[in-house]
Amino acid sequence: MPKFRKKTKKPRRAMTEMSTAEAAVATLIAHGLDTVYALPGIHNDHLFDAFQGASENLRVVHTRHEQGAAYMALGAALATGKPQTYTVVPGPGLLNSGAALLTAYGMNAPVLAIIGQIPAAAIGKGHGHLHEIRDQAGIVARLVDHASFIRDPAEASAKVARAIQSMSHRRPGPAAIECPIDVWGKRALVPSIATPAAPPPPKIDSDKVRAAAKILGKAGRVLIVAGGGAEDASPEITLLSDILQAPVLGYRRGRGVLDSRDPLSVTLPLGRELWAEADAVLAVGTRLLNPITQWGIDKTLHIVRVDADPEEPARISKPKVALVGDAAPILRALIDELVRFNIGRTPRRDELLERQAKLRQRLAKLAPQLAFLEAIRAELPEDGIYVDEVTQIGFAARLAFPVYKPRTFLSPGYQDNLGWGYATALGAQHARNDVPVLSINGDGGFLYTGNELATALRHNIPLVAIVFVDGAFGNVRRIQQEEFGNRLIACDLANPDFVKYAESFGAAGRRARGPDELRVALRESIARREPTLIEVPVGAMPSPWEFIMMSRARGK
Ligand SMILES: Cc1ncc(C[n+]2csc(CCOP(=O)(O)OP(=O)(O)O)c2C)c(N)n1
Ligand SMILES: [Mg+2]
Repeated sequence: MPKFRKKTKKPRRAMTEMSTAEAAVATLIAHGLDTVYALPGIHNDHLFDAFQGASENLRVVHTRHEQGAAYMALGAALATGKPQTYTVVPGPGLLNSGAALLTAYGMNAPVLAIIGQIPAAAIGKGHGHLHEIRDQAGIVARLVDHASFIRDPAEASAKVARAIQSMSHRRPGPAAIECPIDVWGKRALVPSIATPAAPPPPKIDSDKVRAAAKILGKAGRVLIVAGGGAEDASPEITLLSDILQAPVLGYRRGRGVLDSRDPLSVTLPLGRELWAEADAVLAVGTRLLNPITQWGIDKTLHIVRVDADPEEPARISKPKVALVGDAAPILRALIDELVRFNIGRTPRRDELLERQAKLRQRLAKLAPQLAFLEAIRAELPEDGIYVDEVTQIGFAARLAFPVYKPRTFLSPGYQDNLGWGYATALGAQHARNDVPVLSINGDGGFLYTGNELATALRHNIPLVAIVFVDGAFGNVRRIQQEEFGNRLIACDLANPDFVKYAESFGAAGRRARGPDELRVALRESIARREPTLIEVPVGAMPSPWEFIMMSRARGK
């Protein structure tokens, strides 16, 4: 007998006439994005026209170089933890933004790059169209995990929505969309605008959680290592640290996950000592590259890893247990399980207080850097955001600057790319107008994006930047002095007068000689809330490297 099939009518979806650009912009807004960091050009004219039409809901912050736009989006993403976007023309525009996109990838930051393209029919033909670059899609695909290409208005909304969702799905990270010059303006009936999809409920493997709890519950000396993936699990890690009396190591993005005022919050030098003594490690949202490869592992060190990316935990060395997913719900399940172990740990507060004091004595070698950092910490409010650079003050800050909360210490991750600082801080300050942001720079790094002072003025972004001026790529210079018999090359710099430089843009320019003057300048500048540059003349500074690149502590 033939089966009776009920005819089900597909619900008709409302169709509206829109351009590709309008559908893309409406989708950005529907997903809560309210700013586009941008540098325009003919390939994206229709896109900018759609921005113009949506200006009540979406601000365009235009910069003076594409790296500025991309770093601003990165800074905004890091400071808020929310998706951000930037847009550039193809070819040179894309490449100019490349270092920032690479850094976003390294830092798992949700930054959406919207990139123009040459006419659709000409792609791959090598005719030499304006801004043409061979295999742009291939280049983009190597910079992000999710890349797509919009061919017509009907698919624009779904593709933009998928790109945004991809940035927070599983391991977060940047995404990219290309759209050709002759597609942005195309009009057609398009399906309704895609809205945010609810995130899938966390899947927690309770057997693995139990196995992890067993390891950590039985261990005598646990060390927690927090990376960028732990930023949203600060309460859970704080509680776990207390239950297990486990110190928490943070270096760059993990700083502040456990408040630095807690003596169990440690940075690299103490972290290495504790790694050497630990019988178990709980590593949350970190690659764990340096501890495993520099400090070493052996059979007596039992490692439990929590990571959003299923491939990450075993990349260098297989852990005892890998828990895959968002850190916070997994750690809550782990806490519930650990309670059963009825752990009564000897409090380690006094021990760690003593060890921190000893470390401070050792770090006194970095006195010039530490005096400046003390001045900065004294004036930067608790919620204020410190944006790091690859500079002497920056290296010392990673070791010794007290950080009270996640997302208040932005440091460039494993790319450690000189020059990211000023524009990234500008994006952070733009997105977090409610708190002061400080950009810390060397004279070498600052001039990579110092031109964005013009953006600070144009968009009224009250960022305060400090530039430590030693007239050199100081780090390079010291290495040449100490390790290459003072054979100096390519390290001395001709500098502008930074105060006049800032003033020429219309920003406030100040000079502070020494930490005391810096404190006063910072207090006044933070209170005034206007684009400011504080130049701090300095001499050569002592090397921090013995506290960062450390020798093996266990294993072969
Ligand atoms: C993109 C990039 N290029 C080059 C380097 C190598 N590098 C590391 S530190 C440094 C010098 C930094 O000079 P400056 O900003 O003045 O800071 P200082 O060391 O003088 O405090 C250089 C060139 C880098 N880390 N990133
Ligand atoms: Mg310098």
